[in-house]
Amino acid sequence: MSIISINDNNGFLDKIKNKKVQFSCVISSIETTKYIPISGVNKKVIEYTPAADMELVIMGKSLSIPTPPIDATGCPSPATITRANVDLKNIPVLTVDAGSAIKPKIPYISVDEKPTGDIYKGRAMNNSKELFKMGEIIGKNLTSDALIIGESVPGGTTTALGVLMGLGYDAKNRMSSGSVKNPKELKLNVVENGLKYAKSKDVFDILNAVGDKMMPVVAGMAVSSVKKGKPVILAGGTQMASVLSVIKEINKNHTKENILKSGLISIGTTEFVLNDKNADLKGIIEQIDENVPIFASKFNYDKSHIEGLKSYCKGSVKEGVGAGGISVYSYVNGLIPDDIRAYVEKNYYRWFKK
Ligand code: AAM
Repeated sequence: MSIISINDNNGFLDKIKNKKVQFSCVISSIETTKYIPISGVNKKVIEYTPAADMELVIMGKSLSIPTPPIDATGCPSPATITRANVDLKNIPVLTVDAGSAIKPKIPYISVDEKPTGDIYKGRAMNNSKELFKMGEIIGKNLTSDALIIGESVPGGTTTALGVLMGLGYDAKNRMSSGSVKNPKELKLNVVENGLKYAKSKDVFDILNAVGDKMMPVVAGMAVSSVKKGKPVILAGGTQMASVLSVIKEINKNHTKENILKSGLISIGTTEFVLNDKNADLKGIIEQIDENVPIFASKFNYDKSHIEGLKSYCKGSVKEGVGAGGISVYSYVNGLIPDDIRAYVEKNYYRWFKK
C-alpha cells in the first residue's frame, strides 16, 4: 500500500481517480523568522525558499539561488517530491504569492506583495478577510475537476499553532516542524505573546494576529471549489489542519452547505508527518471534524542510497510544497512510491551539484 488512509468513509480517493487536476501552491514569508529561530528551514536560504521551491516545481531547477533549498544533513526541500509528481504526471501548477520575501522568477498570481508581519507582536496582517475573498475568486475561476492546494511558508507550523490555539483547540503538543528538533517551547512563547494582541476570538482577528497570509487564501480556494462540487486535497500536515479549522469557523453559520461534511475535502500529507513522534495530526483533525479523511503517502526513502533522502525517515523536513497530497493523487492515478524515489535520486546530483 502506498497510501495510509484514515477516516475514508466516503470513498474520497475514488473522487480523484482519472480526474483532471490542478495543483496550486500558496507562498508567503513571515517577518518573525528573521529574528526568532522558530522555523526548521535552512536559515541561509529562508527568504529565498518559497521562490526557489516554486521555480523547482515549475522549471525543474531553482533560479533565484544556485541549488534548491537543502539543510545541513543534505536533506532536500520537499519541492523535489512535488517536482517529481508534476513532471511524471504532467500536472498543471498555479503559484499564488501571498507575500514571499523574494518573488519567484516564474509567472504567478499575486494576492498580496508584502510578507506576513510579526506574529510575536500579533501583527501578522490586517487583511485576512480580503485574502479569504481573493482565495474564493481564484477557486471559482479554476476549471479543473479536482484541486490540490499546497504551501511554502517557512515558520508556518508556528502560525498554524497560533491559529489553532486562538480558536480553542488543544494543539500545544501536536504541531509538526520542518526540523528534527522541533523548537516547541519557543514556538509556544511566540504565539502566546501574539495572541494577547488579538482583537477578539473571531477567526479573522485571530488570523490577523498570529496567522500567515497563506491560510485565508487556501481556505477561500477550498471553500469555493467545494461549493462547485469539486474534491479538494489540502496538501500538507499540521499547517493544513489549521487551515481546516479556519474553514470550519468561517463556514459555521452556513447550515445549508457544510464544507467539512461535504465528503469533498481531505488532508493529504506524508508518512513522515503522520508518524512524527513530536506531533499528532490525527489528534488535531479529530477535534475539528472526525469525518474529514487523512491520507499519507509513502516514499520508501529508507531504501535510498542518498543520505539526504534517508534523513526524511529520521525526521528532517517531512513535508511541504504540497508534496504529500500531490503524491496521494499520483498514487491513486498510477504512480508508485519507487517512481518518485527514482526520479528524485536521478535528479539529486544535478540539482545539488556544487
Ligand atoms: C517548504 N520548503 C522547504 C521546507 N518547507 N524547504 C526545506 N525544508 C522545509 N522544511 P517550519 O514551521 O519548521 O518552518 O516548517 C514549515 C515549512 O517547511 C514550510 O515552508 C513547509 O512548506 C516546509
